[in-house]
Amino acid sequence: MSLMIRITDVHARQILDSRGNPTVEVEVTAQTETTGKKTVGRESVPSGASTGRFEAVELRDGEKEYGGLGVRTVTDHVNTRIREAILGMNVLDQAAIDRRMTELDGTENKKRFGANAILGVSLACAKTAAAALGIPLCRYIGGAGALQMPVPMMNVINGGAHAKNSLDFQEFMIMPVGAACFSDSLRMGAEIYQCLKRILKDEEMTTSVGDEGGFAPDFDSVKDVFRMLGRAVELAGYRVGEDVVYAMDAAASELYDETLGVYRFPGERQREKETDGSGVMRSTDEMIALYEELAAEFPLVSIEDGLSEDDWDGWQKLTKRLGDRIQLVGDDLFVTNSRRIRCGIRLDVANAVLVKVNQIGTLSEALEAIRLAQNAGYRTVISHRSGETEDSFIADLAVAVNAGQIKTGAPCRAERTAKYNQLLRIEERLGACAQFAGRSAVVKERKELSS
Ligand code: 2PG
Ligand code: MG
Repeated sequence: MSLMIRITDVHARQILDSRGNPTVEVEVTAQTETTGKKTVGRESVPSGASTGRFEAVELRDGEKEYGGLGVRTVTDHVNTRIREAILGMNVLDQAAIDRRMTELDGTENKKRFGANAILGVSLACAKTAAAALGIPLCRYIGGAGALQMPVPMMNVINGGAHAKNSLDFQEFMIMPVGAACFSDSLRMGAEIYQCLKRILKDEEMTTSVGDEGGFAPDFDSVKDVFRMLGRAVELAGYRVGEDVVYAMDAAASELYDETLGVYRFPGERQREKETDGSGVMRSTDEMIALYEELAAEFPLVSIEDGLSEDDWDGWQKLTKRLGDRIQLVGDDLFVTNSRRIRCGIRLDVANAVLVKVNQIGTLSEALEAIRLAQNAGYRTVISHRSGETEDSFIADLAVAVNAGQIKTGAPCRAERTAKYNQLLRIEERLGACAQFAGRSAVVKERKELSS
């Protein structure tokens, strides 16, 4: 007879996220039939700023409270319809619970209950199950083979929709791939972060931070950002390109002008005089050329959302040109959606998938997307959102699926460090069994860049 851990209560409340906006927190209580013991798992839901057009729907009240951003409707959905639907189910039946909720919602993008309602319950169920079984969350989701610690992608310079500065690209990240283990990698990243702060101070540039904890000063050009990162890496005593490589999230959907079919760079001041004041514009080909130039000059090994979410032709070109030597990550492009990932695989577009559980709305669907990507030889990067909470679910998820990489902001701000700190605990517990891919998690053999 299989173990029965029956769901006895589901409760949602409204809490605040890292941007001070309301979000959903869910508690799922379940009772182990054989012992009578009750267990509660709690989970909160993150929220993006540069959300992809094809993401599952995040419902907001649109009332006066919190400038329209309240989530009372969502918590009501959890506390009534969803609660009734899953009470009595076995909390170990993750797939069945997720299915019950999505079927009841009945829409393709979860707009009836809100993905923020469904996700909160889905993840809270996994936490309750793991706690009831007395095993770590990563072990519950991933089993005995969940041993690989991810390489952190640390977003130390913020721009785009996450900061009010002159940088049009959204994220500039360091990846300390030369470390021997996760904790060393985190330490290196934190040391570089502090050195970066020192340099910025010396240069009288602002050290205030953006939504993901990275610094957000003005820069004249993208190349200046990478030069600055290089100085920080060296000041911390590490080798650029050896110990530390770079990643960026262009978040190009945010820059795309659909009417003109070009990418706009309103913040790029360097060539401002050449334009009508609305900033520099680039065609798809010019975007690709820019990435090629950056990758030739700097150890830039991963580019996320280099082109817009619907520019499939452009993505094909980009993948043909750079895919053999650079990790090309689809975020807005794939939105953790198996259908879109399948389409990408078919068209030979990108070679990595960014995984954000709230883009799709249930743990089961996120796991399916990860499996699909990994089976096709695509890499996976487990990711936070720019609006986060102190919750650390994604740290466990990254280890559970042996993702190899995690993107969860700068080593600063508690909602970001919560994930890194959880990974420290996981690594400590795995002890000598913990694996760390380092360089091979992200760096493709860098062939000679042809001109
Ligand atoms: C992204 C994310 C996280 P947001 O674009 O990758 O860094 O940002 O959550 O605002 O979509
Ligand atoms: Mg992104």
